[in-house]
Amino acid sequence: MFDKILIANRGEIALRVIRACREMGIASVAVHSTADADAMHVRMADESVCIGPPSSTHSYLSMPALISACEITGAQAIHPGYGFLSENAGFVQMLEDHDITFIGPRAEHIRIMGDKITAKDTMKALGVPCVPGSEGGVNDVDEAKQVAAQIGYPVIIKATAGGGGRGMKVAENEAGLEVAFRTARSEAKAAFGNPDVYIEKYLQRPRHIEIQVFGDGKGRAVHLGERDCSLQRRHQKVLEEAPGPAITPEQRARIGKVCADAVAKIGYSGAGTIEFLFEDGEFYFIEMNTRLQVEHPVTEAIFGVDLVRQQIRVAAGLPMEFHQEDLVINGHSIEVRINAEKVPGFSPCPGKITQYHAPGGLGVRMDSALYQGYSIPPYYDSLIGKLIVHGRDRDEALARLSRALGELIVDGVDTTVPLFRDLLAEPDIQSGNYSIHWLERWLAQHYA
Ligand code: MV4
Repeated sequence: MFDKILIANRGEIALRVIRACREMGIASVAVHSTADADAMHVRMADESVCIGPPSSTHSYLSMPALISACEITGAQAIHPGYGFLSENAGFVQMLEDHDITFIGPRAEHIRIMGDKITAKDTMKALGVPCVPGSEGGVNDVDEAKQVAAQIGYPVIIKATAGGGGRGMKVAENEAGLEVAFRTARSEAKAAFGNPDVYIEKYLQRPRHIEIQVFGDGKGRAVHLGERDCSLQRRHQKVLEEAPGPAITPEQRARIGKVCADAVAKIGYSGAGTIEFLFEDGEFYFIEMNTRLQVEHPVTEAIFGVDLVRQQIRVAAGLPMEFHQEDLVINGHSIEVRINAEKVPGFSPCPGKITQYHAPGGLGVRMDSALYQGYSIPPYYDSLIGKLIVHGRDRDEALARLSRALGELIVDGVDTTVPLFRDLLAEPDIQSGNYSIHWLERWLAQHYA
């Protein structure tokens, strides 16, 4: 096992990793930009190193600075958290050359899943159900029209280098296909330096269901059920829950096994998320994320496992502490993302926290790096906390969420907390009756 781990991240996820390290008797090293000298992750870690100016490019994304920080402190491994360098295959390769362990999958697997066409080809070959569409990419409008005629309209054109909603265009019919194709291609080239696109049948009212998988890097893997992340605004998740309110135990077991078998077969190491669209009882693969996700705590809550601890163990060459048959769902969990943003426009709202009180009690977890007197810097993501509740069933989780939101105090900046109070009053949220379009539609009606 490692003696010391460097955390190449900030905010709540840096704290999350430090906490796992401390429970495992591993020393932690925080890195920070000059803008984060007073941040909680710096205070909570055993040691810290300043790695650059406020701009992420020159601090949290600086590979030489991170490697130097490992050499200075003697850290043997890096946990990347999410975002920043967490899905950068070149970084993983560079760490290997410096004999630093990356706590995450191999560079090869990050590379495969980073290219959406290769990811889909790979998953399809592994027996994972995919959205009907082109075999590989489409190179010209005629080919696009052929595929579209076969699968039927509407279709969606996606950039292979995109993902997370960037670089997509919908075509309702053949008349709209040429413009959609050309726009998608030129936007992909401009945004990612890669014009390659592919086509899929456009699903009109799906849910976003993602399966948590975990591999030991030696050909064994498990799944930890699904999360329903359909409530999104502009491709940013707002509320996530597990288990998914629309998924039956049979559906979960079936798709879970397909996913676990697929990642076992490629020798995948660590935490991964396989994203699906779910419509009319069927799962359709769209993308795989090769990192720990923001919403991982809802899975931790219902399975009673520490995913970061398992990531660290597997990276050190130790086995996972569970088998598939040990992984039994207990109750229901919901997470809300608290952003320093002003509703209704969701414009970022950095500034000084004049008062902070975290909710507590049974079934309540608040992952946040806030403290009274802290100044949220303007340079980074606006996520300032995640409130995660756990109950014996969905109704208890909802009641607990409502109760915990009532206890939470964040003063000094605007936050998305009022949005959640309003959402919890909605019958569709109370019953779990929502698709990927529900939130945007609701926002347009209620916050217009
Ligand atoms: C789709 C789709 C409908 N049909 N693919 C958006 C993000 C990216 N991960 C995939 N996305 C979508 N792909 C097909 N074939 C609709 C979306 C989509 C979406 C997906 C998940 C959550 C929210 C969404 C909001 C708009 C569109």
